Parts: sequence; C-alpha cells; structure tokens
Amino acid sequence: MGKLLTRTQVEQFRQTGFLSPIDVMSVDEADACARRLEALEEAYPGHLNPENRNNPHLAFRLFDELAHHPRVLDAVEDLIGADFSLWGSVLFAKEPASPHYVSWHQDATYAGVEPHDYVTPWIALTPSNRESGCMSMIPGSHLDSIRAHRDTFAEDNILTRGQAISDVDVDSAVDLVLQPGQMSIHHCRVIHGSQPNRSGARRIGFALQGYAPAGSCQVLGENLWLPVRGKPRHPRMTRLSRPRADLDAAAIDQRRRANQNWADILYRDARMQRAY
Ligand SMILES: O=C(O)CCC(=O)C(=O)O
Repeated sequence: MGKLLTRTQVEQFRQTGFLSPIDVMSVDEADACARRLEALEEAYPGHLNPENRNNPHLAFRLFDELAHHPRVLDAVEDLIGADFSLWGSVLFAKEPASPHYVSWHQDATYAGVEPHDYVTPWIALTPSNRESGCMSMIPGSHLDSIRAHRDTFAEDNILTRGQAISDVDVDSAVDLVLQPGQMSIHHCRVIHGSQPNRSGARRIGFALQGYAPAGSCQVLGENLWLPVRGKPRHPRMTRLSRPRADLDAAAIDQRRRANQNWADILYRDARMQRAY
C-alpha cells in the first residue's frame, strides 16, 4: 500500500502513462485558490500573465503551497519514490471562449531532464472538461521513444515552439475531465494535448513540470532544482529555495534565473523565440 495511491492506480500509471482524477482539495478550497490567483494577477500583472507563466512556485506563496500539497507529494512519492525535486511549473490559464490550444506533444522532448522518469501533476482550479479544453492523453504512448516534433510557432498554440507530433491515433485519446481541486498526473513521455476553451469561464490548471527522482540531471542547461522530499541529490545541483513572501527580492531573482535557464533550454536551436 502506498501513501495515497492504490497498487491498481500505480499499475494503471505504468501501463497508460497517466492517472486521473485524484482528489487534492475540496471545490471550495480550489475556488479560494482561484480567487487568490485573481488577486495576484490584479496586483502584479507583469509577474503573472500568459507571457510570464513559468515557475510561479518560485515567487508566489500560493503556487509554492500547491507545489508542496501533501496529497500531491504523496501521490508523486508512490510513483517515483521518496527522494525527489521539482524541476519547474507552468500556469496554464485559458480564457473564456478563446482560441488557444496545445498541440500533441511529449514534455520530455525539449526539457533536457534525464532519465525520462519524471512526472507532472496538473491541478485544476476551475472545471476542466471537453468544453473548457481539458487535456487529452494517448494511453501507452510513454512506452515508445520520443516522436518527431515539428515546430509550428502557430499563433494560438500555447506551447513554447508550437511543437506538434503528426499522425497521432486520436481515436484512442482519453479526455481527463477534472473538477476544481482534482489533479491528473502524467508521465513526461506520454503524448498529450488540449483543445480551445469554448466555455464561458476560465480554465485554470497549474502544472508541476515535473517532479524528478534523485539522480535525475538537466543535461542541456543549469541544474536548478527545488528539493521537495527526502534526499534528492542531482549531479551538479544548485538548490533553489521556497519563497518567504510573494515577490520578495530573492524570489524574483531566482524565478528570473530559472526562467532564463528554461528559455535557453527550450528554444535551443529554434528558428525563433517567444516571450515565454
Ligand atoms: O494545460 C494544458 O492544456 C496543457 C498542459 C500540458 O501540456 C502539460 O501540463 O504538460
């Protein structure tokens, strides 16, 4: 018996590359988080927007708390063991009736983290369903190697390079419908994507991308890791720290450093670069 997941759930993750839904908090608690986010967006628009969406857990208490939520960490521990760190995070907010989508991709393609055994919890703060553009996964695709991705830089594609895999077996896709306060967890190599938000409400998801077991290494850039549980040693590791207050000077500084490192890694050899 694991800390949170059953043996069946762990086995399901091994076979399909994802697990969903998992309860993290109540709908009311998720709603309170969404309200806190709105207040932060209003107070600090330059620090939280579609072009500054990466690694908010390094600078804001709200995202730091979500990144350390015991139920998130217990589920992660059941999948990758008791010693792990967080590589990064992304706030994926899709506005009501907006055209933005995420093409079919595998997270591990450009991330530079090796080996490919890290996992991404995605926490819904608002309803994530077919109408609002939930994530869809291709079961078992994590068992194959990395597929060819074509950089499209398509305007409405919210991935950094608009990278896309073609000839995906879309008929096998599974939609991950989540209530506010629930999460999914996906493997870094599973093929996934999401459609535009056609609903009248925001679809807000916070992706912890990802938790990696001790010994994992960033092979394309600086090894900036936030230790989370156990003894998460990584080769050439620089330890990041949790923010003491929203946007204190140290927090701003370490988020800026992590975001620059990400940009250098994710846009390596790309023909152009976007603001995020
Ligand atoms: O939020 C989305 O629609 C996509 C997120 C995603 O691709 C990810 O978390 O890996």
